[in-house]
Amino acid sequence: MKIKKYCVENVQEGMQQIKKDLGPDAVIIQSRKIREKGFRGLFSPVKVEITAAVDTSRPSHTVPREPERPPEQKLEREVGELKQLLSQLISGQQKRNIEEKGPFHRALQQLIDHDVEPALAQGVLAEIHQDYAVENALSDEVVRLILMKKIWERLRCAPLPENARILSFVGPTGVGKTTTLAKLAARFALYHHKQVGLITIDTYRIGAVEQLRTYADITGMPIEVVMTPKDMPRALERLADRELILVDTAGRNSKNSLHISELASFLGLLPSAETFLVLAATTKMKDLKVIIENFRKTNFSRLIFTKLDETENFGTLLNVACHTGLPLTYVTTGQNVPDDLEVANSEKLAKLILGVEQHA
Ligand SMILES: Nc1nc2c(ncn2[C@@H]2O[C@H](COP(=O)(O)OP(=O)(O)OP(=O)(O)O)[C@@H](O)[C@H]2O)c(=O)[nH]1
Ligand SMILES: [Mg+2]
Repeated sequence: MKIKKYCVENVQEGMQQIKKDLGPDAVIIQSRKIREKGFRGLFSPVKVEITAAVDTSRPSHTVPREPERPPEQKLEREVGELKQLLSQLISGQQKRNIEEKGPFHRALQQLIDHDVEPALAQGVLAEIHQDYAVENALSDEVVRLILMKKIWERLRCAPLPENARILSFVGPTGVGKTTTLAKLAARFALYHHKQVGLITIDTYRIGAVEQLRTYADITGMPIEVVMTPKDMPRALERLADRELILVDTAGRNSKNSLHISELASFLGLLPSAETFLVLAATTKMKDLKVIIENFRKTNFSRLIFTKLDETENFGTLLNVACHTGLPLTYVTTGQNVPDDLEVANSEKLAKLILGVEQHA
């Protein structure tokens, strides 16, 4: 097998070169649009990179070089070849439109089956289609790899900035805010040897303060309970020696805008805090969109997804990442404190979303 790459202006030019070079038995195995690398590439025209192969183990059907023909005959033959090529391309396109059984179609179905919103899935595949012109020459495996990279880019997983000192956690009721905060507090103290302090403004639910106090007692961390916005400066003062302060908030029904405004007024008193919106991977996308809109007042800047262990379909993570454009920093995978928490990893999550890996 002889494989060769050609960088040409268009497919027609490529076909001529391939036939001349590798003979009539050569087949195109991949073609894609490319630009010159680097800054100059931004202004240079798009070219086509064609990878062609010929099976050299079989007896070649290459006809001996024809004697030089007069220019008219040569032109006629070239026009004939072009016509043939054009009809091949047209029939290929028709086949694709009619059959809809190609690797792109299968990949699209796979994404939708894993709860990726259909419009988003179609957008990603249309982008791949544009980059790699010859779909049917790509195997399912190759399409999956390209797709994985596209998902990976869109997930925008990003670790916590080194200098982050105050982290607050907001989100709907029962998603796992307090549990996640306890996991992070323990990990920062145990693995990163940080001096951690806790604040709870969770004064709404009976027993909520006690839940966090229990974690604080176990780990020996100071905890401040903030009942009104007026209490906040004093709580921060008392934790002035702490390298990291984690702030728990009451889970609120996001439809109650008064509660959300109240929450926002507490958080507004925290100097340069990173606010995490905590969401459960089990929540329907339609509900998540409402939650995201209603919590916007709290100025959240990062995302945490909890309960990845309770679902098999992770498309929601991609939907929310694209919908908010915000970085995903942690995911949680169970109830165990502090173990069931991971720093979000785009590659691993892309595999989960595609169903290549089964469990979080
Ligand atoms: N399966 C699973 N359960 C989780 C996870 N994280 C938290 N939980 C459970 O979810 C339930 C609610 O957790 P909390 O941490 O109290 O949730 P919250 O968001 O603080 O709740 P509110 O303060 O009432 O809004 C508890 O039973 C947790 O053990 C997770 O990653 N996976
Ligand atoms: Mg809580």
